[in-house]
Amino acid sequence: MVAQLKLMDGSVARWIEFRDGRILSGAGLHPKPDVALAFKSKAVALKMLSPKQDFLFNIDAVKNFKTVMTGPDALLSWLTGTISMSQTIGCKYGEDQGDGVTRYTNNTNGGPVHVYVKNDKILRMTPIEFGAEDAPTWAIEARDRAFQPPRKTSLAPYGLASKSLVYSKERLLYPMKRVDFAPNGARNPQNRGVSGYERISWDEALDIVAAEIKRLKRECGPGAIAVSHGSHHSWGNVGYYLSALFRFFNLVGFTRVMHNPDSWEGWYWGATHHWGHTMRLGIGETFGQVEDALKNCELMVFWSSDPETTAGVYAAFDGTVRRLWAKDLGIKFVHIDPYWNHTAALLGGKWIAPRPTTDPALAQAICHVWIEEGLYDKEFVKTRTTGFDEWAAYIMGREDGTPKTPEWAEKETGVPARDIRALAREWGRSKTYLGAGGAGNGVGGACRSATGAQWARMMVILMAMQGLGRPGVNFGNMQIGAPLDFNFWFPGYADGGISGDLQWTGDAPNTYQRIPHVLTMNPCKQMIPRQFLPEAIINGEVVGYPTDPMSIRNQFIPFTYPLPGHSRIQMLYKYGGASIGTMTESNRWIRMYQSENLPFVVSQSIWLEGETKFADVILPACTNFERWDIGEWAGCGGYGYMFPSQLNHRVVVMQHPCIKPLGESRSDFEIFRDLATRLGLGVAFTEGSSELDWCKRIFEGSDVSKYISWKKFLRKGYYVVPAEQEALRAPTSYRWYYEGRKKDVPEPFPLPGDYSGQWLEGMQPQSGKIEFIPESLKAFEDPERPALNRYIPSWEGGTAAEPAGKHPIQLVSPHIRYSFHTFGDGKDSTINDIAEHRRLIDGHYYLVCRLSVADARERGVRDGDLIRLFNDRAEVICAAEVSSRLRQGVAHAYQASAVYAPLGQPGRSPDRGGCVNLLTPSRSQSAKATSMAPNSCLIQIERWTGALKPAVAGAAATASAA
Ligand code: MGD
Repeated sequence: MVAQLKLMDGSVARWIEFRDGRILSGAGLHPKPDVALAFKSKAVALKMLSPKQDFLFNIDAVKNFKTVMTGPDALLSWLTGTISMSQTIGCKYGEDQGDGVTRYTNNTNGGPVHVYVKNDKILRMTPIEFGAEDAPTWAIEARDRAFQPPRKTSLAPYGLASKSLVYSKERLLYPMKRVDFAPNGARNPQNRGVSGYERISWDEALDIVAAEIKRLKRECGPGAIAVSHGSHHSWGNVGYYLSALFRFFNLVGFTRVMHNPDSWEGWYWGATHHWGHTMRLGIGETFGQVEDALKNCELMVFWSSDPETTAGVYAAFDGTVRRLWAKDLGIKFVHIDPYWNHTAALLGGKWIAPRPTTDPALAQAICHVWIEEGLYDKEFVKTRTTGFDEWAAYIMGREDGTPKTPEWAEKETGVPARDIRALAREWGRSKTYLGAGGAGNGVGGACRSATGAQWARMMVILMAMQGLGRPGVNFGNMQIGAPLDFNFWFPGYADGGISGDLQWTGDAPNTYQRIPHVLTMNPCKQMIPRQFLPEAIINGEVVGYPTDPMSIRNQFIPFTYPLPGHSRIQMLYKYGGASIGTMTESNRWIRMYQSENLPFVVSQSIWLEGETKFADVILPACTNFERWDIGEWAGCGGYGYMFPSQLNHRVVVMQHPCIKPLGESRSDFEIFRDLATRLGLGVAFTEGSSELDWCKRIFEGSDVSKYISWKKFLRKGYYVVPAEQEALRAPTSYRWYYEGRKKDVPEPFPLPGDYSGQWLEGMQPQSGKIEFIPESLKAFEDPERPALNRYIPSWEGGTAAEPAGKHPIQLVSPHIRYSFHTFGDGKDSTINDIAEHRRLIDGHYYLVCRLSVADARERGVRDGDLIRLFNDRAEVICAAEVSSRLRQGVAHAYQASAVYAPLGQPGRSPDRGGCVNLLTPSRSQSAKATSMAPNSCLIQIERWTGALKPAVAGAAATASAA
C-alpha cells in the first residue's frame, strides 16, 4: 500500500510505499495513494509523528480536524498500528530463569501470579514472593504486640487452577457456526442448544457478524442489538468488558442489558436509604478498621460473612492472617449463618443458625433486648440519628401490638431465645465489630434473598444503635481497612480502561485526565434489566428499576423496554456463557434462546460451556495469559472503591502474554478491532494503539510510572506500592461521624450536591444523619419496602408458620468456595478434583449439595449418593454430602455451575451439570426493585434413581469440528 503524508495545503508531502516487506519513500505527492494522513500545519505533523507521543495533543488534533485520515479503514488501521509498533517493538519482558524457562507475571481474579514458561508451555504458577527491593510491609502495634503480614501475595483456589483452565479441553480454538443456522436462510432458533457446530474461518465468522450489525442498524434502527456480559471478567484494564467491549459497542450503538446490583442487592435497595453510600451501592467505608479492631475490639460478629470462602472480593487469603491475629488476641467470634461456614470452622466461636431469610427477625430481637436493657449508645442515637422513637415503638410492640422479643424471634428463626438474648447482651456490653457480608461492610448471601433489603437495613440499624465509629465499634471482619497508601493512583477496572465511556464507568471522573483518550458515547438509551432479559425477548415488554449510584432516589425511576421509537432486540451479543449457572430460574434463558423472537445470537467466549452452546456464531477469545494487559490486584474502582484495602500490599501487575493464543483464539481486543475494521471503525476503536500500547498509556498515566521505569516494569512485571507512613494512615471509618467532625476519610463520596448541610458534613440521607425511618422511602410507595423496616417474612420459604408442603427444604446457594462464579468450575479444571466441590461418579463430575444428617436419614440418602433437587421450576442432580454443618430443613449448594448438562431436551429435563439456579425464583425481592433473591428457594430432595446418559446427542453439543 501507499500512504501519503502531507500538509493540508499541499505545501509539504511525502509518500511511503510498503511492498513485499520493503519500504520505499519519496518526497511530494504520489499519483495513486491508498491512504492519506493530512495535517493542518507542520507543527501538528511533527508533534504527531515524533516517537514520543502526546496523546492529549493527538486527541485534540483529531477531534478538531487538525489532522484528517482518508482511505479504507482496514489500511488505516494497519498503518496506524504499524507506526505505533515503533514504540514497543523488541521490548523485553519477563525474567530469564535459566534452562530455557522464563518467569512472567499475570493477574487472576484471586491474586497475582508468577508464571513459569518453557517452549511456549506454562509449567506452573505461584503467588509472588516479594524481594528485598520491594517496598517494606506495614506493621501495627496493638495490645503490646506487633503484627506484620507475610511479604507475599496469596492466591485463591481458582487462581491456582488457572493453568488447567488455559489448557482445558473445553477451550474454544476456532470460530464456529451452528450447523443449521444460515444467515441468509433458515435460522432454526428452536434448535439452539441441540444442534452442533461446524468450524468456520475468522473471515467468515466476522463477516457474518459485521453484516448482521450493518443490516440491523439499517433495517431496524437503534436498539436492535443487545449486549450482555457477566458481572466479572478476566483481570486487567484493557481487555475487561468495561474497557474494550464498552468502547466497541459505544461506537456501534446498542441496547444495554442493565445489571441489577447482584453482589450488593439488599445494601443498594435497602441500607442505602438509612445511611447513603450510594457510590458504593450501599456498603460502608473501608478505612482503618484493621488497626482499630486490633487495638480496641472485644467481640466480632460475622453475619452472613464467610471471607475464607469468598475472599471478601478478589482478595484471596490476605485477610486470613489478620483474622488469626484477632483470634490470638482473644477477640471473641460469633457466626450467624445457616451453614457452619469455613470462616467459622477456621476461627471457632459461637454458631447461630437462623432459618434462611429470617435474619431480620433475629436482628430485631437484638434491638428489643438493647432497648429493654438500655444496652445501646443513647447519645449517638440522640445526636447522630433520626426516627429512633418510631423504631423503638415498633420493636417494643407499641406500634403493632407485637413486641419483637427473643421469644417472638425464636418462632421465626428457629434460634433459641436464650441464645438471642445472650448474644444481644454480650454485643451491647462489648466493643463489637459487625462483619456483615464477606467484605465485612457489605455484600453477603443474606442480601440476596426475599428479605435481603430488610437484612441489610437491619445491619445499619444495629450499628446505629451501638455508636458506629466509636473505638472498637465498626463494620469489619479484618477483611477491609488495612493501612495502605490510598493516595497512590492506579485505575481500577471500573474506571473504564480504554472505553472512554462517560456514563457507566469511572472514566470521565477518574481516568480521562490521567490517561487521555477519545471519549465514546452510546447513542442508544434503550435498556433491558438483565434479570428479565428472557421476558423482554419472549414477551416483548419489560420494566426495570436502575442501578444508579449517583443519588439515593435514582433507584425509584423505572425504565421500560422497548423505548418509544426503538427496535425490539434482533441480535444478542453474549460475552461469556455463565447465565444458566448464575441467573435465577435460569430455564428462562433456554426458552429465550429457543425463541423465534431472537433471530441472531453471537457468543464471544473462552470456553464451550453453559449458554455458549446456544449461540449461532461463536468467536473464540483467548485467556489473559495469552494477551497483554495491566491491572492492580483487587483494584476495581467504581462501586468497589478502594477494595485493595482488603490486601496486605497494593500490587500493580504487568500482565504478560505468557504463551501464544491457543489454536486460532484471539484476544477480545483483537476481535473487536477486527469487527470494528469491517464497520469502518477500526482506527476509532484502537486510536492506533495496540494492547501493549494501551498498557503503556495506562502505566504512564498512573502513579506507578513515577517510581519504576517502563522498561523495568515490563521485565520484572510488578510493583509493590509502599505502605502508608504511620502518621499519614487513613483515619478510621466513621470516627469523623461519631465525633461530629467533617468527613475525613479519603473517598470523594457522596457528590457535593447530595449533602444537605455543608459539604463533607454529615451522612448522605436527607437529614444528614443515619435515619431509622428513611425520608427517601417515606417519599416512595413500595409496600414491600416500607419506610419502617418491618419484618415481612419471605415470600418463599423461611418461616416457622409455613406448612411443610411438597417442597419443604430451603436451598441456599451462596458464592462458591473453590471457583469464582463460573470461572474455575467445570472445563476440566483441577478444581473438579476437590471432593467438596464436585464428585466424580460414573465418569461425570457432579456438583456437591450438602444436606443435614436428619434430612438425609429421612430420605435414605448416604454421603456420595446422587440426589435429585427439584421443585416446580426444574430438576438438578447433585452428589450428596451428608453434613452436620446445617440445621434440618436446609440444603446448601454453591451457585454458578459452569456446566449445563441436561439429560434430555434442554430446559425440559433434569440437569446433571449442577446449575442449581434452575431451581431459584426469578421474582425480584420487591416488585419495585429489580434484584435477585436466589436464597429464598424451596425444594424437595430425593435419591436419584433415573437414567444418567444425556438423551439428546446435541445436549452435550460438543464442537466436533474442534
Ligand atoms: P460471571 O462469572 O461474572 O457471571 O454471574 P454472572 O455475571 O453471570 O460471568 C462472566 C462470564 O464472562 C463467564 O462466562 C466467563 O467465562 C466470561 N469471561 C470471563 N473472562 C472473559 C474474557 O476475558 N473474555 C470473554 N470473552 N469472556 C470472558 C455472577 C453473579 O451471580 C453475581 S456477581 C452474583 S453476586 C450473584 N450471586 C448469586 C448467589 O449468591 N446465589 C445464586 N444462586 N446465584 C447468584 N447469581 C449471581
